[in-house]
Amino acid sequence: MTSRLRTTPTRVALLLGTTLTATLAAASLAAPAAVSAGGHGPGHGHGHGHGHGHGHGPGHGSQGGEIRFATFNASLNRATEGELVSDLSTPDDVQAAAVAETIQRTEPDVLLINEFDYVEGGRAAELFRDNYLEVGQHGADPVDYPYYFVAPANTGVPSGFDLNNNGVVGEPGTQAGGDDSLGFGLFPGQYGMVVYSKYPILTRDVRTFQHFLWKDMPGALLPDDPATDAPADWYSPEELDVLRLSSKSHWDVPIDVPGRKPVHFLVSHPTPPSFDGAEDRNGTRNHDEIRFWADYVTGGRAASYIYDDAGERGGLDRGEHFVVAGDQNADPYDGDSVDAAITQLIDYPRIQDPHPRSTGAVEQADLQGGANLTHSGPDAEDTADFADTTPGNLRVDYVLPSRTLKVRDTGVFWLPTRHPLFARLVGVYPFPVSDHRLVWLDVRTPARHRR
Ligand SMILES: [Ca+2]
Ligand SMILES: [Ca+2]
Ligand SMILES: [Ca+2]
Ligand SMILES: [Ca+2]
Repeated sequence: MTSRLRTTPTRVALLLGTTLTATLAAASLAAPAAVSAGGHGPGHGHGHGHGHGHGHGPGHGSQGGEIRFATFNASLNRATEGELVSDLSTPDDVQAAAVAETIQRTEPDVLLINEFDYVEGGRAAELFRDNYLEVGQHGADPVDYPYYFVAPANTGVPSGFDLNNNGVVGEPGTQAGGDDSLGFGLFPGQYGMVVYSKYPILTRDVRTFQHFLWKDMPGALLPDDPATDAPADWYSPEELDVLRLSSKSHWDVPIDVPGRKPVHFLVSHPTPPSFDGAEDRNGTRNHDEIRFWADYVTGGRAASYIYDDAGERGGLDRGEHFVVAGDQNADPYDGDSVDAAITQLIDYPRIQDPHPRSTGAVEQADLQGGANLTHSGPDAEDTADFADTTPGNLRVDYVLPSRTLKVRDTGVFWLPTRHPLFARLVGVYPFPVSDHRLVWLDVRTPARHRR
């Protein structure tokens, strides 16, 4: 149990939560229209057109169509429903301020935040924007995101079944209930996500895949109960009829880049491949959650099995620009993930792996030792500071562009200890902000009509 807690410090807090105020409504019963429309009415989604004031136009070198994409698992999840809204309702939450400062120091144009509790109507997303991102933190310039997108997640939505096969259907709001939910969580939407953008989001073209069933993926790695002879039988047919592939959600969020073709921001947060048994139900699910995007960007017949929450089928058309982003919970070399889980993306011919690095990751691997000393992957590419007993520091956070985009620069916001911002924005366990580091990528989009 100790190592389990130390492996993912972000889960420590939730074990302390005791109250349950969640209902099924927020995450499981939202109609597809509401999923993309949220509190702003159909067709407008959560695109939000306020605020132009800080002199930060979109684009780093906007003449060249250069855009900075980023992903950040910011640990902006809380132990109970409503706690995040409470924390973000004042400008006084030290951790949220440090998340905001990290974003202000790196200034992405388009940003995915993982582990941001879903709140209906985008309330938490707006509070974080208004009370933190648009307020300069410790001398950093404010950052202005006129557009954002949020939608429900599968986390904390009771399945009604004993998914972890411990003999009981866990009570919602408890660890056991979390394990029997459609994705691990103590209330619906815990550990959700949000996309912020300086560019307009083509809300009507957003596709969400919250409801896609795992069994509907051809060749799915459905886990096997090793105690029985039957193959792939960890889940009963009745369970497979409700079990969704995505542990949170998968979203295709098209970004409208002026004068250019849209860039599809493909975001998700596959389950950690741990917290399970010999059947490896989380490892196999992690693998298939990652595989989803490989099939999606292949398009054509490879993606014909895919259906979104509005019932539309298929993947991306060939030649579309895209950036796959998120905490994929899989390292190419080390850790617990199913072999080759992440290579489905980083070795895929239509995707580039720009290998973002940092000096801080190298320094911490040396200082922390332990499992880091036996890793075969390069320390410089680590993005998360996990327990040094196991699994050690890993590369799990990715921003991967399509071959159609030109990579200009990339990096991981993992400062070295000598840096004046280290203690406030990076630190070591217990972390002041998150156990993950922000990963950023600058790409250039080709002009629309160039031949
Ligand atoms: Ca159970
Ligand atoms: Ca079996
Ligand atoms: Ca560590
Ligand atoms: Ca490592």
